[in-house]
Amino acid sequence: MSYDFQSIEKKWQETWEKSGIFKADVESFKEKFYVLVMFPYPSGDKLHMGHWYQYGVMDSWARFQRLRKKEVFFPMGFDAFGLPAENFAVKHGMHPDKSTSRNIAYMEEQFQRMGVTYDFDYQVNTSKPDYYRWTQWIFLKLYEKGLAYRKKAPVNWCPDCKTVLANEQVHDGLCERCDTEVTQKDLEQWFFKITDYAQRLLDGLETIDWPDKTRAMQRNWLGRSEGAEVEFKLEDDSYSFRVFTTRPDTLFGVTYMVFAPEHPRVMEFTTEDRKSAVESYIQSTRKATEVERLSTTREKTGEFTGVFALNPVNGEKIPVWISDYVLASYGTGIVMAVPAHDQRDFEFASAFDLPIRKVILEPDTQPDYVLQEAYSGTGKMIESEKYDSMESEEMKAAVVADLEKDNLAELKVNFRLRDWLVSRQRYWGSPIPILYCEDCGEVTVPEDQLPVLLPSDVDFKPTGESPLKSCESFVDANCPQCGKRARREADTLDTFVCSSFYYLRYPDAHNQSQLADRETLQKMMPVDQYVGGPEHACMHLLYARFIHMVMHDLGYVNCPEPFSKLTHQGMILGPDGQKMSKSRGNTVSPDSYVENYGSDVLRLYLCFGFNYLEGGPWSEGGFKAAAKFTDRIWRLFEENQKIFLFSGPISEPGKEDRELLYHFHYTISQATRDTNKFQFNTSIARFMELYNALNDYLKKVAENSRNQGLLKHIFQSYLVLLSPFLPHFCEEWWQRSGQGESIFKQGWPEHDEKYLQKDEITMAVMINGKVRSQICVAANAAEDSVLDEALAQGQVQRHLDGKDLLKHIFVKGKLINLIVRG
Ligand code: ANZ
Ligand code: ZN
Repeated sequence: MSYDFQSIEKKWQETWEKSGIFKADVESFKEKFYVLVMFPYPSGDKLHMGHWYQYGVMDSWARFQRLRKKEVFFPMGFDAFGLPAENFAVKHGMHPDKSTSRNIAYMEEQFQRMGVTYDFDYQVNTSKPDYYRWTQWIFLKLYEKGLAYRKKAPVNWCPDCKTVLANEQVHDGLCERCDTEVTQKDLEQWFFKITDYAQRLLDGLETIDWPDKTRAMQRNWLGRSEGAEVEFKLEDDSYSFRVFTTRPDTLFGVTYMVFAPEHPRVMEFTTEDRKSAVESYIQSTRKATEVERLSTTREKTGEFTGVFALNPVNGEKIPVWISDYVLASYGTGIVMAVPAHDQRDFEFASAFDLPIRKVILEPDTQPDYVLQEAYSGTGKMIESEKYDSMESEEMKAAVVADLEKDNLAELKVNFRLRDWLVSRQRYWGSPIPILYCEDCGEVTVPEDQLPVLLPSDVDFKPTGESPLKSCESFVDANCPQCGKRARREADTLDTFVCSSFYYLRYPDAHNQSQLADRETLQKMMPVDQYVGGPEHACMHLLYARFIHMVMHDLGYVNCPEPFSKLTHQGMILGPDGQKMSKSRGNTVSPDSYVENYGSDVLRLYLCFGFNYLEGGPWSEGGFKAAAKFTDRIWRLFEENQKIFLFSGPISEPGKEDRELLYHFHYTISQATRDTNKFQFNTSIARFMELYNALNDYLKKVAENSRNQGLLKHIFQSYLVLLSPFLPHFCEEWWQRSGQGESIFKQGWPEHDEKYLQKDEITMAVMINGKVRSQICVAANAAEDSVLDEALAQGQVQRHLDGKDLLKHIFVKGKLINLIVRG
């Protein structure tokens, strides 16, 4: 680079820091604009290129919004608890407290070099007691509302991370973190009752400005399913049970029933002769995960229990089986099987030679047509007694209404969403504020005794047992109710709990007596623009909405949703177009670029080289182009420095001036629109064009006939336009041009429409489709004035003489066609 970026960047970073120019005084805010980027977890020791892309570019956006005089609140913090940080510590043989503090210090230093404008006065660090006190407080609030509970349940277990995982953290049966195959384990665990909020979580999606795809993913994850519960009973009348079905219209097609193997009543009703087979089948199914079990391609297994049930619609006797394709945790854990119309049932029936009875006629087929697979569509009913020849959709409602009279059915909505598993058998997390007293049982730690401190002197290597269990000084405590001996809960909280409310803490990050002052929250919430990766669609983004809704119900916030607008940045890939990873050897480290070109150039490239929302491969050529452009504008300012010293007025623009003014105002209008919607690349392309236009002007127009006042104005505005993308560079030139106040205190330039009109154009005047004349009008001339102009033409008047003008057809910028008669 031809300019001394090193000293310039350092100088301005120090100046900004000293002057506190980017500090946000939340208290003085009138109309806040809350910009939030998902905070990083300190897993490695440095910020990688993905971080630069996410944080650096969003910082440019925040700078842009400030120049537009928005009262921007732009905080940053660290998601410091959890597996990434703990695994780093284990690997490097350090205590996680030490390694996270060290890594955070590195990251802060890098943020500083990036020249970001976060207000670190509002920083949060989720692993510090002054933060996790509120993580625990939220736990207590949920507990009080009956939304936090403990139960023994089969849970996802990652043998490698040696901890349980939430369903959201299991992808295709593999651990989201380490890709190890997840198994099932029966463990006593803590859950948050997010299922109570399923409908609200679904409805709220209609009220927020989020990407359609993300909303669809949440909708899908919530999995609302409308159907009915229908009551069956065992043949000997010893047991009645309900099944959940979305297809009550297929009731006459039920040829067997299936219980989930874990269903608690199975062993009770299984006949003696079937007991050992059933028992060993139950044992064999313990390991499979829910995802595997629901798979349609998985080979179907199961056992007959020896008993029969009666179909409520016709009293028919149907065999009762168990199979692991039925989940214990969904619906009632029991299925009425209709092999003709459900593919899993079809496969099961085919495997075990059970009858397949068709009750819905597929359009354009005959009743005797033999099914090759289940027909899951709609059609006319057959073999269904009084419902025969009804449309299946009609029968659905009819049969439920009929059964309802005898209390044998009711409409029912189910959600696929499960409760959120929040306890972890790992060390590096917030302790759960619960004690187990010999007398009082499960007892909460009183609010005024929070936080329950995470002890540091613990052997934290993962073993599968909660490390805190072996820390006597932690576990051994007194019951807050009766004072007797009690044991502390040794599991810690999932880090997604920490990150589910951090945006509430930011505006009042140092409040010692509350999570945040209510009035401050009323003023500062919701987040106006949230930016982060799409991988969080069904985890963080769902959890945060849930916790926010609970806080809303408790009266802490008055907006029902936390994030009004959400945008996902794309992913920056290696030069080979693959995800950057150390093992692939395709990572591009930001540090050497900052070293050799300065952080401004790296930032400019990240803005210029990608569609921000899509990302793409790193391109060395693209980077060089950004560097070259920066060099060129440096030279432009340097060579024409004296323009800044001009003190006269802007004189009346001449032809060349107007050409330049057109480019200038066009750049402003496009860049404003594009930057606002995260299209930084096209904005910067406009800046490059403006550079060319300026250069052309300087080449074409002799020095003594230049419009000095105009040039000065454009040079200054150009600096402001570039400043979000080259912050140090532009601040430097702002100062060199003789300005005292920071460039970031200036206003974003506004364009003037009048300069965007390409002066005059020629339009054809036609009469009954024939060109009769031409007129010269302003490019944007309105229909009325073009008509007047056309009618004033001598040529036209001659053709119109004595005729009636019926109507006219106007094509803007091209022609006007007069339709006449006579
Ligand atoms: C009979 C039937 C006939 C069904 C038919 C479907 C088609 P969704 O849409 O996901 O809610 N089911 C109910 N409980 C289940 C469980 N615990 N484990 C596995 N499957 C279960 O799915 C609802 C359908 O899935 C229900 O409707 C039931 O099968 C099955 F032609 O009942 B259906
Ligand atoms: Zn007690």
